[in-house]
Amino acid sequence: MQMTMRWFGAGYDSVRLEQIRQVAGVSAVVSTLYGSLPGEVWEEDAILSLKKEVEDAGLKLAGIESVNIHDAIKVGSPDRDKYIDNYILTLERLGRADIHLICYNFMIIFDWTRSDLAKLRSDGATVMSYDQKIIDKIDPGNMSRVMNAQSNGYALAGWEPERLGRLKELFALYEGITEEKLFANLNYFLERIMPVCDKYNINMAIHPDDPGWSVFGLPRIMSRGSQLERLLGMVDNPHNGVTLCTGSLGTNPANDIPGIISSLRGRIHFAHLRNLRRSTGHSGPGDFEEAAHFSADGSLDMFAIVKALYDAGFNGPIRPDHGRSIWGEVSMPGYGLYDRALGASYLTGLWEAVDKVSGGGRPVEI
Ligand SMILES: [Mn+2]
Repeated sequence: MQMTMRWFGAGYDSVRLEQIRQVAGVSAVVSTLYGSLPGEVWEEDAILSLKKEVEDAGLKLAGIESVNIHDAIKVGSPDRDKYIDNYILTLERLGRADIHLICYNFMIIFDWTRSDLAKLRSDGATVMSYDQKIIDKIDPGNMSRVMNAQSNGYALAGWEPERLGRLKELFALYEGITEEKLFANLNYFLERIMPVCDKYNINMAIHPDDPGWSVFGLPRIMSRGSQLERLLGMVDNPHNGVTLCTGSLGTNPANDIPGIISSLRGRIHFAHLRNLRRSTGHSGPGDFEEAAHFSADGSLDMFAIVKALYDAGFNGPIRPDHGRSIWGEVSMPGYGLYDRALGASYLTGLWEAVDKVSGGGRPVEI
């Protein structure tokens, strides 16, 4: 297992690679060409200079989070092949640069969604939270503004103003889209990219929906364990896999995360481990707030999750996911240094303990 942190790139992230390098146990980052838009072909030079920048700081580039999917591919419009060809070209260039892990998602129009990006907790920390009653009162046309107004001035992943500025057009584009159509379009995309993934040994790792239910009436297909299993059966290639994001799957109490880990048959290529506190017990839209990584701070048993990953033979990158904002740090919401460093240390400790009681031999890679 390789402990990593997400890094958005110089000019986008408040955290420097030199700081990440000093977090004990963290030996790599996942990053992206943050300024690129879905559908663009990534320049070879830009990929190589990102890799060099990370390596010059004494870290490895464990993978790309994310190479985003153009709407034409998600909706299955006639021009989708052009965008899939672009995606394949980007994958070839990443493969040639010795990058073998790609995180992506298949959420439509809106990416990860929260009602509050800085909810105050009793200890003075702030966290991102989701309250369905608040979301229900927001006009989808204002959602991008609501999110970006709370971003502390940073560009939020998945909330590109360029794309969301065409919201009416996007809603018209997706009119009549169903879960089945989305599955079919995802299937088409994966079938077309698998040959290049096979050639360069690239693991595709789809990120689950966050939260794990329909928001603003739009269908979502990667919300439940059974849907992740369906995806793996649909394109039964080891390079078609999953990012196990506990904070996303964990929004839905019906998802038994350790059970899901064992059901995914070794096809988890990347793990985002974080905790959250659910305030409702039902399986539909509900309320939650993010928490410290520590099990007792939230609703998830992080020990059981790490143990299930270990027992499933997981050997890929893990990263702490969104952190709380603590000690006065100002950063992109969820992506400060301090609480994610604490999360990385906690997760590294859990892994070491599980490895040692299991006989050892699979320590954290450093
Ligand atoms: Mn995640």
